This record gives sequence, structure tokens and C-alpha cells, in this order.
Amino acid sequence: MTTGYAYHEVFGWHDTSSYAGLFPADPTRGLQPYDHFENPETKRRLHELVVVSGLIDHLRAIPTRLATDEEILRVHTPEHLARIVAESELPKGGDAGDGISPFGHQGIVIARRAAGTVVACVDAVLDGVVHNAYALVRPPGHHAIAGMGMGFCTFGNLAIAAAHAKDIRGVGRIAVVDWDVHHGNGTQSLFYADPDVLTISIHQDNVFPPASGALDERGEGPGVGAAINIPLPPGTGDGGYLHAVDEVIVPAVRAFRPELVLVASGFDAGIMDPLARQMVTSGGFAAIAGRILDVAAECCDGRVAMSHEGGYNPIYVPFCGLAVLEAMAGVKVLDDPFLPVVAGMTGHELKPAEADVIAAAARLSAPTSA
Ligand code: 3YP
Ligand code: ZN
Repeated sequence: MTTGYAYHEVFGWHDTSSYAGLFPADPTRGLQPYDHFENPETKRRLHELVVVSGLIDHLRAIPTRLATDEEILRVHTPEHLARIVAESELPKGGDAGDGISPFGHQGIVIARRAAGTVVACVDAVLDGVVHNAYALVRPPGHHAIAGMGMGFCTFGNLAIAAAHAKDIRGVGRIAVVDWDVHHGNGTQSLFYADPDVLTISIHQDNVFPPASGALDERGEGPGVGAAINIPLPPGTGDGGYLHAVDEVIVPAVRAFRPELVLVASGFDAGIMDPLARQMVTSGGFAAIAGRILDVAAECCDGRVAMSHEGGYNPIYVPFCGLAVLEAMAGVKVLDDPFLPVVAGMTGHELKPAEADVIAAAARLSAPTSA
């Protein structure tokens, strides 16, 4: 098994500036300057763990690259791209759209590299250079919609790669699995009417965006049934997540018979994450990834490309990311020192409220017998 891995130091230079987490610092509101939640630490430390653990020796480096205007415009409006270009010229940069998604001066070259790197990973998988690939990029992408960025995202990195796979590489059916704890609203919206791109988002119910990602969001027009949402209650752990993967995600992917599987890989469903209230461990993430790699092996020779999204605990995200990369590469290089502490906690068992949502999602997404 050859696993591709793409990282570039400039991803650590994506500058979300001095912030009080979600807001510009503001002494009149009691907001002391600190970091933006989406700062370089989690991703840079994941990369450093990949190197220090020795896992890097089992991975094949995929060169990063910039996305072209043409690639970005497959999913975004010319107005959105023009605004990112224009605000990149400002001495302090700008914001991708919603006021919580800042970028620095000339930040567009980093956002272009994030999107282009996911495209490069998809190409490497489709060309058979690697079996599967992981793009460790910033800024993230799964919230960005056609006309604006939002939720820390500038461009829809994975959506751009999916559009490339369809339009340039002639891939017929693509399944996108989004395990970031927030709803993958951007990717979903960009393919909402497309029956050939199945988007599945498993997330904590009603966290971000507000009122987005309910069970009844199932696609529109010819795309009805090609969007699946699994909005889990807060407090869901490894057991609930794996039940959802086994009862909803794997059967839906299997029935769809994708030629390529893409994953929006956030680690903010992690048990120590500050922005959500789920309790997935590194072992849980490895098991989820393993199930998805297995169904991709059944459907499409294991062709999987993953793009990094959220995850905000700088100490724990690296162990979750490493566990997923180990699952992809089929090697084990390091034990998560935290796993014995967090895996034994109450809450990993499947709870009734979780089972109810999962049963409803399974019912709504069940392949018709036609
Ligand atoms: C955006 C504002 C509050 C939560 C935040 C979510 C960003 C993220 O990790 N999306 O996947
Ligand atoms: Zn997230």
C-alpha cells in the first residue's frame, strides 16, 4: 500500500492574525488578544509528528501546487475569486466572507495552494502513483459556498478537487465523506443537485453553520438522495460514530459504487476538542478511516483522497491525524499515549438518542430496491 502525503511549510503561514478565538480582540467587549481558533498549531504539530514518529518514511511525498483560476471557478463565482484577489492586496489582508475567516496579505497564494494540493492528491490517486493520499492543508475548505468563504474556509478545497475529478479526469461517481464535527455545508451545497457526487456529512447536530445539516437535507432535483446527513447529539463517542459508519455511511457508499472516495478529515469530533462536544479518540478515527478504506477497496481499488479540515486541540489532533495516516498506510509506528486515558471514559457506548438519529438516517438513505 502506497500512501501519498502532501504538506507545505507555507500552510503554517496562513495568517489568521491576533484574535480572541472567533472575534477580533476588543477591549470594549472584554476580548483580550489571543490566537484565532484556526491557527497553525494543530496542523504544524501533526506534520512534525509525522516526521518525528518516522511515519514519513512510509509515505510518498506528493508535491503541492497552486490551484488555477479555472479550477477555482469550477465551484466558485468570479465575484468570490475577485474579492479574495482584491483583499489579498490589502496590507493586512481580508476576510473570506463571514468575518470569522481572516487571511493575511497575499493570503490567496496559500488558499490557492491548499486547493491545488488536494487536486494534486486526487490526481496522484487517479494516476495510480499512490493507492490513497492525504492533503494536510490550511486554510480548510468544507464550509465555503459558491459565492463566499465561511467558517474559517476560503475556497472549497475538496469540492474543487471533486469537480476536477469529474470534469477533467472523467470520474463518473464520487463519494465524499465528511467526518469533521461541523456540517460540510459547502461541499454539500456545491453538489446538491448532482446525482453523481454523493455527499455524506456526519457531524454534531446544529453546531456550525447554525441550523444546517439536518436529516431532511437530502439533495434536490436529480440529486435527491445524493446528500446524506447524520446530525449526532453532543456527547457521541467511538461507539456512536462507528455505529453510524456501519449502519449509514458504509452501506450508502457501497450502494453508490463510487469510482473515487474523498474524505473531509477534521479532528474536531475529538474527545479533547475545544469547539465541539463529541468524544472520538484516535482509535475511533483510525477505525472510522479503516471502514472507509475497506469499502473503497471493495468499490474502487481503494482510491481515497483525504483533505484536512478542522480540529483545534494542538496536543491531541496530531495523534488523531497520525492514527488515520497509519490506517491509510497500513503501518503502525506509534501508540497514542492518551488513548488508555480517553478510551476508558463513559460515553463511548452507543446511546439511545444516537441510535435514533442513526436509524433515521439509515431509513432515509436506504437504497431503494429499484
Ligand atoms: C466556525 C464558527 C464556530 C465554529 C467554527 C467551525 C469551524 C470548523 O472547524 N469547521 O469545520
Ligand atoms: Zn470543523
